[in-house]
Amino acid sequence: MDISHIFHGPNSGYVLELYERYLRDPNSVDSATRAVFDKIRPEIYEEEPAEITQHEIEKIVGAVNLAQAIRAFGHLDADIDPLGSTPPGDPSLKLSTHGLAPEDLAQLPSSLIGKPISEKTANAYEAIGELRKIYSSKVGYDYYHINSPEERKWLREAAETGSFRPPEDPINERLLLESLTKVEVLEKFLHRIFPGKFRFSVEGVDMLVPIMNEIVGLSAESGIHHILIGMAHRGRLNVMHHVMNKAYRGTLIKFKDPILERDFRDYMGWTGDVKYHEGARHAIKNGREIGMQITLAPNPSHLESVNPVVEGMARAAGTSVNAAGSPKFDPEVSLPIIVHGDAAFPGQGIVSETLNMCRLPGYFTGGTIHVITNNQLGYTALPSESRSTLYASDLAKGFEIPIVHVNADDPEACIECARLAFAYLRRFRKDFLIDLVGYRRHGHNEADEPAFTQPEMYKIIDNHPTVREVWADTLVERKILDKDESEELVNKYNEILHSDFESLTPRDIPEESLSGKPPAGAAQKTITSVPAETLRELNASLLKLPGWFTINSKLKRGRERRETALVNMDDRTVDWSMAEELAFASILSDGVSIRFTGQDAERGTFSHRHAVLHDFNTGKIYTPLQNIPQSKAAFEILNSPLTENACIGFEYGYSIQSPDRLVIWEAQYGDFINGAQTIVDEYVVSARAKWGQTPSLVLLLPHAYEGQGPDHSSGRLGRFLDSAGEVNMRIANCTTAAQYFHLLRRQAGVLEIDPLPLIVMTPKSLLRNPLIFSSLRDLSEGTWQPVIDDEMNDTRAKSVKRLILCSGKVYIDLIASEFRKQNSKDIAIARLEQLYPVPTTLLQKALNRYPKLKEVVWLQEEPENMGAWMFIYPFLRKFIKGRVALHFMGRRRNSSPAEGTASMHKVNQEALIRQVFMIGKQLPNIDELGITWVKNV
Ligand SMILES: Cc1ncc(C[n+]2csc(CCOP(=O)(O)OP(=O)(O)O)c2C)c(N)n1
Repeated sequence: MDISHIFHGPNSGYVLELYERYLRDPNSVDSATRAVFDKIRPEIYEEEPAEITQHEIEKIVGAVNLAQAIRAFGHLDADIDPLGSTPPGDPSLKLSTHGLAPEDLAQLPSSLIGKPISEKTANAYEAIGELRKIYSSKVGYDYYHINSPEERKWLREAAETGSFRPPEDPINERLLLESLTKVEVLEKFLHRIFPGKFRFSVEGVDMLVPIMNEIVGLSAESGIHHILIGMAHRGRLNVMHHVMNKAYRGTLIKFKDPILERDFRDYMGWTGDVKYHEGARHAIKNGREIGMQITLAPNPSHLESVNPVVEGMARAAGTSVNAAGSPKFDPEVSLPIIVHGDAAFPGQGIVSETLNMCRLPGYFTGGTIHVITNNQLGYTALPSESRSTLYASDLAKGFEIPIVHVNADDPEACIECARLAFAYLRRFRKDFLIDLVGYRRHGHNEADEPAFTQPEMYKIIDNHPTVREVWADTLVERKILDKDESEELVNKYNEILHSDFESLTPRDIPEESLSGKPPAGAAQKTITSVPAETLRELNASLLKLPGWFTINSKLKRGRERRETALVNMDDRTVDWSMAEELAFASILSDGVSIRFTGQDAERGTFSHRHAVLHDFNTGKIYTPLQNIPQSKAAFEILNSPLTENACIGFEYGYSIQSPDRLVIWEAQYGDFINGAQTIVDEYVVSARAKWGQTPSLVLLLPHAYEGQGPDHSSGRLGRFLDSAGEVNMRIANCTTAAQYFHLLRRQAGVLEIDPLPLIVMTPKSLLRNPLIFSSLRDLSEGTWQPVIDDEMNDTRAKSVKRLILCSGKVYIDLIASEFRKQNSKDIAIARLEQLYPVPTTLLQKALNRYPKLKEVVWLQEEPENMGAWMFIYPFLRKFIKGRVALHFMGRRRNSSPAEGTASMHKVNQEALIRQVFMIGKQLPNIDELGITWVKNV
């Protein structure tokens, strides 16, 4: 009999499935269900069967729909707020919406509600009750946005049966109390002894610490080698001491005596950072031979910026690169845990940028556990002012991340969530999010008065017991503990803190976490040349294609040219991309692995690289640098997702975790680096001074004034120079292919002995301009030259009156110019190839070379307030010491980096070049042009 017309609604499929099962074997469904189906199966009756009424059908469908609604939306009724706000609820969770009364459900079989609940209950009423206990309890399971039926089934079973939970591992209630006691006592101690000092207390979301420890414990049992933790200020001190196991003394001394702390910083030779930003490392046994290392990454104030850094660290930790070919990533090795704020998670764009990486090849880390410490406030702002979503966690839904909202006052539920998160991540290798809903006991910091802005909320909080007190009372009720014992625990940890505090002496210096040494200057001595024969062999290997591969005919021509490029030592046949590929090949053959990511990096923005070749007929890819027989280490090149902030953050983390690998990120156009200003300012340029980290990340930023408008012209060189200090990076703008070759090789050669970030302003049109091409001799016998002086002989140098000093592409414009040919008699041109650290000796040497020198002109394409001028000016003044005049020539002070049209660009660029070759004269219309000539600065 076809009964499909009888059932309607979203769950009719399930009822039909039950019915079909019943038809095959009536005993396969429970007796109550059988009784319902018996009514609609006439053939088993001798007499006329009883008609199933429309009313009964509606009740069945209603029951099934209600069960479905509870599973999907039960979280809207869950009791997740310790402060007791009313949950939003949903009509679909009410019996009346489905035309049901309790008695109706009591008459229906529990099998309608589905397994596993149905197996433990006598009828649908009981089963619905059980479902509510699960889905609308202190935990709200929020996973119906997940598209994979397999994952949904797993999550449903996990929620309804606790199947993920190891039965032999019950929660240790006493240990949990001890953990909560430590957390609370530390905060209260600091509050009492150092009133008003900032510590960004965890109180209200105290369970963060036991949750993290639960994950650490599970990770150790599973043989994970690295846990990488990223978190902002909230609760960080507590995590430092109770997850990272740092001794209390370190924090106590910093609170007690800032002067001592300062001495310590001076001693270490860095500027340091506030105590709630510092990183830490902690090693524990993981049940196997190799111990597990837990790293808490240092982070700046900029909320959530540490997220991609931690992911990059996890990716590096799980990747092995010591064999040629592509790197091998093992998701068993590392686990990232990221702790977020409830206002910052939806608010900061870098969160979604980082989440978007979670399943991308080259970025996948095997899943991250996210915890939102949801204290229902962001500084003074309410959720209604901070986000347009119901939950703080809703952003994660788009990435199909399961979410549990859990009441932070229910320690058992919180631990269950930690276990669920870990089990899910291990099963599906995907992210999981715990929305830990609590409150904030004090103001944003401990000097703030929260009742100024949230008076009602803080009346509730002031009268609300701490989670330790709530849990201690529960254990007393359960007769696991008596009241005195919980007080004894408090006293015990108070005494430990007291005695540590009392015993501090001025000689105590905090145990430091991550230390960086100042650069040793090894870069200057590095040999970067490669024997000519080796380069020829590498070139031949790079050009060799497998038999199955059909190359695009347009690329074929370029490669054929390269076949003969290295025949003669002095032919200038090596262009930019060939120099780059030879540098990479030689670095790999030296055993240094390379990770190169960037915006369309595989082909190259300007279609010049073609590091990944696509078979013309099949599209199948071939990467020569992964296949050269000389290579001893892995190579990867990836098109990065379209973000700058998260991408550079990720590569920064990767390079910190694996300092022995050459890590490069390339922008599409240099301007887009401004999308990563946070990561550049807070990590790339200042992490050494703040946290002793020693990154060696390379940033390639196309920077060339070529008339493509304000947003395709500048790598914002001036901003990097603005932050140059204490030898915190190398900044280069080089003008030959060989210089680029030596620069890359030098970076790879000093990764571990003299690590510094390398910022390179790279060319666009010069990629193919023969004026920058180099010879085999330049690569095989040359070296990196921070300054390249004019090649004129010493006799001619004696008559030079003007020295033009410049950097980058404008040099090529100068030497290609007609005006030079007519006017260069008394003019020399020197190039500053390395802008920072300023090559003072070489620069001074160039300035001293010309005995009749009258003036030095700093020439740049960029406006006066951009480029290198503002940075280099004091150095030049110092070197010149008033002996000769110093002029500036470049575009006028401007708000935008470059002209909006190619024709305007051309006019200004020509005027600039013409003017710089005119000694003693001024272009008649210079005031109408966009350039400026500032004399005798
Ligand atoms: C990028 C950035 N913007 C602003 C701030 C200033 N600030 C520090 S904490 C905070 C509120 C954060 O709220 P939430 O994410 O809920 O974390 P909570 O402090 O409540 O734990 C703000 C606005 C900052 N640190 N970083």
